[in-house]
Amino acid sequence: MAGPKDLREWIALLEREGELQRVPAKADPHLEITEITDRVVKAGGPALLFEHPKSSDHPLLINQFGTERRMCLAFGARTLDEVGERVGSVLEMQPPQGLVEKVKGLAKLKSIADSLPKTVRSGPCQEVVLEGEEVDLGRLPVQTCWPGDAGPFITLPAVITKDPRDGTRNVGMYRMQVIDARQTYMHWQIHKDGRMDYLATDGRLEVAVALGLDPVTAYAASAPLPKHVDELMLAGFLRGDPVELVACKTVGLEVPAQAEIVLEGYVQQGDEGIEGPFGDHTGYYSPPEPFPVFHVTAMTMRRDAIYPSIVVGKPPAEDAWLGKATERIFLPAIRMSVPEIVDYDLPVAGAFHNCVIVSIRKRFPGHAQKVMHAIWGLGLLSLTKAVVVVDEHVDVHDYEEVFFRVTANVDPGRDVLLTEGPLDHLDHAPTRQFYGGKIGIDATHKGPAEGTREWPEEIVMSDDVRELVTRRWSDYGIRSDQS
Ligand SMILES: Cc1cc2nc3c(=O)[nH]c(=O)nc-3n(C[C@H](O)[C@H](O)[C@H](O)COP(=O)(O)O)c2cc1C
Ligand SMILES: [Mn+2]
Repeated sequence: MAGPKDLREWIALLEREGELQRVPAKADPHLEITEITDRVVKAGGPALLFEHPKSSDHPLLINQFGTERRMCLAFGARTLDEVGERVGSVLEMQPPQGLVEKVKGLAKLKSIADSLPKTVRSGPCQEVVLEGEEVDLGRLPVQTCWPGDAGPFITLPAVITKDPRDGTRNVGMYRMQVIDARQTYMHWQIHKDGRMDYLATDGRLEVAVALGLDPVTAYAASAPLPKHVDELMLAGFLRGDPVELVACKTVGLEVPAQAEIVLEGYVQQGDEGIEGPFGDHTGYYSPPEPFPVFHVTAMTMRRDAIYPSIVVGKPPAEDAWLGKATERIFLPAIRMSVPEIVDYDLPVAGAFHNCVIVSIRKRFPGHAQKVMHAIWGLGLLSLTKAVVVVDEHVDVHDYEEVFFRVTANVDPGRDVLLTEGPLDHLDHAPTRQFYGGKIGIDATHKGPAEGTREWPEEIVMSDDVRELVTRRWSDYGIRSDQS
């Protein structure tokens, strides 16, 4: 099951699968690469390896995650649901009964044991070591993505910190605006784990940033795990192969040994500056705000390091499939807490935190409202602005059908719940930042148990007639593929 062990194996796999286009022409990381990539992403096109970005010796890889097929290739799975099932099978482990189950159980336990990262003595990410004054972020082809951006932003980093209280590791994907040769901002938002590590220290927090990873580890940096759970463990589990780590040169952290580029350094309480604006995944520029300054004490890399990037903007953009991967992979975990959930969908156009559609096995009055509150209480899903609840047989991914249920089944005076709570850091709509209104729409069936009149029966053709027509289809001489 082991997939690509580093970015190079991943690029080779993409190339073999016809999923990568090399771009030998010079292209400018200042806006030009965004416009090229945006067109290719929106057309469902391949990953792009810009071999000669202007003013840099390092190639730039982009759109590696831009389609469902590439996302599945990354995980070595046929569907993203299959990846979710792998997680679910471990979460729902029961004491095995019988020999076959015991053997299967052992395999699962082994997959958990294999997921712990392992330390190695050296790694290609330290072939080149630049320390102190030698550090020069200007060597990297960092993109200025949109015309109103405050500067160049590192957009696909895995930011590694440790909680100063208990030493647990966190890996998060937080964009980094380049300030000069040796400083960036660190854009961990108010609800994020890296920020909590930062606030837990009253002095310095060491930070290491890995750039250019195998696709699963890169994905894991964006995964919304509970704070004490190490994202590298999830990566190891999903890869079926532990992530190898090497010790940093100037800070007390470990980084993936196979990374292309590593930035080591620190942030310091009280040492903040004004980050942004940045054209964000909300489709709008996020306004300038204070964020900590990341001081780079060492830059280590492979000799011919490849720089990874991603452009976010008005949805859909490349990050859509990173979000969809999370949606599928976390479904079993969500079902552990809220087992009546059948399925859910986070529409890409809703920028992930704006809307969740959820189908439930409804058993009692107020069940839809119970699930709304559960969503508003679950990890980063708690930031969801709108929750739409439908019955179990409704396909949450079919937005036309969901629209049908929302309009057909809802009495707005009765079925719309307005409440308040925390909202995403980047949500520009609420009057105040971070906090505002939420809407829950109960589009499930109702009935006398909830104090309404009888609910009508839905129209469905009988099975015998459907079978008859299928059987006789060719007899009718109708030329179509409707059978
Ligand atoms: C391409 C991309 C860029 C992101 N940029 C940021 C960012 O700048 N700041 C942030 O707080 N979260 C950002 N996120 C979301 C976080 O990576 C995500 O919420 C993750 O769960 C954070 O890790 P944590 O839960 O360990 O804090 C980004 C996600 C993606 C896919
Ligand atoms: Mn985390």
